[in-house]
Amino acid sequence: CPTVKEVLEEIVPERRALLAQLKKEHGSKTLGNVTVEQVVGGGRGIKYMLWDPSVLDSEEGIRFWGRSIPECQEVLPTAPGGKEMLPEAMFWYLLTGRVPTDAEAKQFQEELVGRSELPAYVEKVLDSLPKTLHPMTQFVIGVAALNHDSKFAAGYTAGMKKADYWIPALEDSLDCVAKSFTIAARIYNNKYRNGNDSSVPAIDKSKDLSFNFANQIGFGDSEGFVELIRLYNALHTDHEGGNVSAHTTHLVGSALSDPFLSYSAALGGLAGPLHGLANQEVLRFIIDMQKELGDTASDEKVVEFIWKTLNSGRVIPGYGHAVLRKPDPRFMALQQFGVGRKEVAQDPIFKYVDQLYKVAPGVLTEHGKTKNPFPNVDAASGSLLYHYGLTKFEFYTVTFGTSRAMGGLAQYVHDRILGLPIERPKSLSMEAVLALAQKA
Ligand code: FCX
Repeated sequence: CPTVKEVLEEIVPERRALLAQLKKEHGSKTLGNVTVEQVVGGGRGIKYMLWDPSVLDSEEGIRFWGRSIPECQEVLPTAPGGKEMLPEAMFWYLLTGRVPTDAEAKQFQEELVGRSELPAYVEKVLDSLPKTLHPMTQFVIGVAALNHDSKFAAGYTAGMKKADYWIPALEDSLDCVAKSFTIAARIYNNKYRNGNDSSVPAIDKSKDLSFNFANQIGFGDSEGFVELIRLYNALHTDHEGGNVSAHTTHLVGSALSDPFLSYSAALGGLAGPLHGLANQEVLRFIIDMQKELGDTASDEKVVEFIWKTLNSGRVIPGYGHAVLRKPDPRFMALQQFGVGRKEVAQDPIFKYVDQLYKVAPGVLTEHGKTKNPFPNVDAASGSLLYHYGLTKFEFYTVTFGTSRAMGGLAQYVHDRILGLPIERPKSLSMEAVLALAQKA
């Protein structure tokens, strides 16, 4: 069956033709006005960048090349004996816009796993970091270090043609995704276990990336955990282009920094508490609640706990969203995963996630600040990892990071296919905004 590169070769002329048509026939048309509120308000709603693999609708959530999450779950291949869509299949789909056949998904999985070993110098860099360093900082360093072997950077230096940029960009992107899983496992073993000694199993080339990650950190025997990691990674891949991690990959990549440097920068954004770090914060919040209220509590007590958090000036982590105005379908998919497994559904932490979903939207609505009182993906993800024994919440955002590489870098490849220019939007001083607004 064809490789992902061969499928992309077919698609390249179509995508380039569409961009040429957009520029030629519609280049001067207006897509909307920009208000002062948008300029001072984080750019919400400004239609500003191209992003092909996914589009986020505020009411119904994310669609990947037009398909909703349940539709993707329906069509994307799973692991043998598994039920959850494989992240590798999702990555192929994000890159090509085509659902892979079982044979394509298997071949792609083998290609990725075949790339997942780390160069010795990266292992050394990771092993030399202090155990006290946050795992996301270690992740940033590990991914950035991969740039040493970047085929894109080498090709650029050697003078490759612009039309060919996407080819080494794809090579590096596949390497970056595959090696991110191994970097994540190495960070975990260095920080929370006995380092990367001979007890860490070698990569099993016949298995998928999620299994190997789970196996290397000591969870290979847990069918539930491995399936969760597959679902978790497939769901977090892409959430259109404007979120901090995706946008950063795109922005840094527009300077023709290679995929490793671009994604490493994105991980720095993912490590922020208003973005990916929220899943760590959610678990902290629920554990604090459990400490104070016990394993079960009445709705009234939970509501009181939420108010106490809000009144102390903190946000309720896992709730609210810059774009979504309904419960996040990624949250719903993870929640269904938990509800569908008896042992998870009975876990007190998971039950609190469910109870928060019942009562927190009402409290947040009464509080009256957030535009979206519903849960986002981070509201459920940590509780599931915790259930299976991944109790180090500082590590949770790293699993988000292995996943987001697939979305950010799928678009990175498309950016190079399309030959998009360096990003350089206009900024204005407050005085300039005032002067323009007074004239408007
Ligand atoms: N709890 C309390 N207050 C909240 C809130 C929450 N969960 N969500 C938003 N608000 C507040 C904001 O802090 C803001 O207050 P301010 O006017 O005093 O600054 C006000 O409501 C309006 O914010 P809003 O426009 O609704 O939201 P933004 O687009 O500015 O921010 C995030 C969106 C996601 C950052 C915000 O809802 C938040 O802080 N949520 C908690 C953290 C979180 O879960 N982040 C993960 C998001 C996502 F899924 C991801 O990237 O991983």
